[in-house]
Amino acid sequence: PRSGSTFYERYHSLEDIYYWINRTQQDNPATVEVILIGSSSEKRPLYVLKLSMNNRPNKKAMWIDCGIHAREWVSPAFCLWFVRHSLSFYRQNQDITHILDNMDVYVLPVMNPDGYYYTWTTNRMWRKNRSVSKRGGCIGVDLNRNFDANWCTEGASDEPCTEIYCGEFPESEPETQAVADFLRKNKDTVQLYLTIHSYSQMLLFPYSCTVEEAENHRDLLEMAQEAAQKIRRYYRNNYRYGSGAKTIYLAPGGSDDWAYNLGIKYSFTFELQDRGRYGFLLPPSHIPKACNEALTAAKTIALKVIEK
Ligand code: ING
Ligand code: ZN
Repeated sequence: PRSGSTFYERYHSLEDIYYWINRTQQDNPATVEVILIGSSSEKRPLYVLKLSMNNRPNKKAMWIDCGIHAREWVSPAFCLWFVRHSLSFYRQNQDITHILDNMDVYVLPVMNPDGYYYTWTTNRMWRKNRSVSKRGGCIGVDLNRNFDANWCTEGASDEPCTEIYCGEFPESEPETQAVADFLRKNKDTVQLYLTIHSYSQMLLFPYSCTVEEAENHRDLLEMAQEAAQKIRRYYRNNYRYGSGAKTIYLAPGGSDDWAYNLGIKYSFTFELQDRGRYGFLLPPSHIPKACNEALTAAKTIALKVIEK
C-alpha cells in the first residue's frame, strides 16, 4: 500500500472484504447486523450489512449494492466507504445523521464475488459472474442483464460468449435471485435502491430497458440533477444524468429497472469515475474523491426520499 493511505483508500481482495464485514459487525454489535442472503454460483456467501442506528427498526430503508460487475473495483470500495462514513460520522455529520435516523441501510459490498475473485487472480477485465453455461464453451452471465425487466431484448445477448449474456432465463443466476428475493421480502420498507458501477460518471435512473419515461420521471430527474449539481460545486467534477436508455444505451434486465418495477420508486444506477482515462483501472489514489462524490450524490438523493 501507498504509505499514508488508509484501509478505505485501497482496493481489497475478496478475502479481506469478508474479513472486514465480520470485523465491522463485531466492532459495532448494536448497529450492524450481517445477513446472509444467498450464495454465488461457486458457493461463496453473499453478505448484506444492515445499519440500524436507534435500536428500533426504522419504517424506511435504503439498499445499496456494489460489485455487480467484477472489474469495476471502485464500486466495492464505495460500499466500504459508505459504511465507514455512516459509522464514523453518525451524530457528527448532519446529513448522515438525519438519513440514519430515518432509514435503515442495507449494503451488499460484493454482489458478484466469484467474478471479483477472478479479477484478482486471473483476468483483471472480467465483467460477468462465473457460472458455467449449459450450452458449452463460455462462462459467465452479465448479472445486470439477468433481472426480469424486458429480459434479453435489444441491448442484451442470448449468446453465452458475449459480455452482455442475459442467462438462461430471468434470475437464472443465484446472485440475481438472492438480491431479488431479498428485495421482494423487504419491498414494503425499502424506498430507495442504489446500485454502483463504474466508469463514465453518470447518475442514471429507469428506464434502461425501454425508451419510455418512468411514471415519476420528473422526480427522478430532479433528484439526479441536484446530486450532480452538488458534485460539480463541491468536487468540481461533471456527472451526466438521465434515464439509462436515453443517457447511455438500451439495456434490458438491469437491477434498477427491476427494482423500480417491483415498486421501489426511487431507483438509481451510479457510474463512478472516471470518464475513460484509467477506466476500470482507476488508481487507488483516486478512491477518496470518487467515493466522496458518490457519497454526496447518495446522501442528496436519500434526503429527498425522506422528505417525500
Ligand atoms: N454500465 C451499465 C451496464 O450494465 C446500465 C449500464 C445501467 C445498464 C442501468 C442497465 C441498467 O451496462 C456498466 N458500466 O456496467
Ligand atoms: Zn457495470
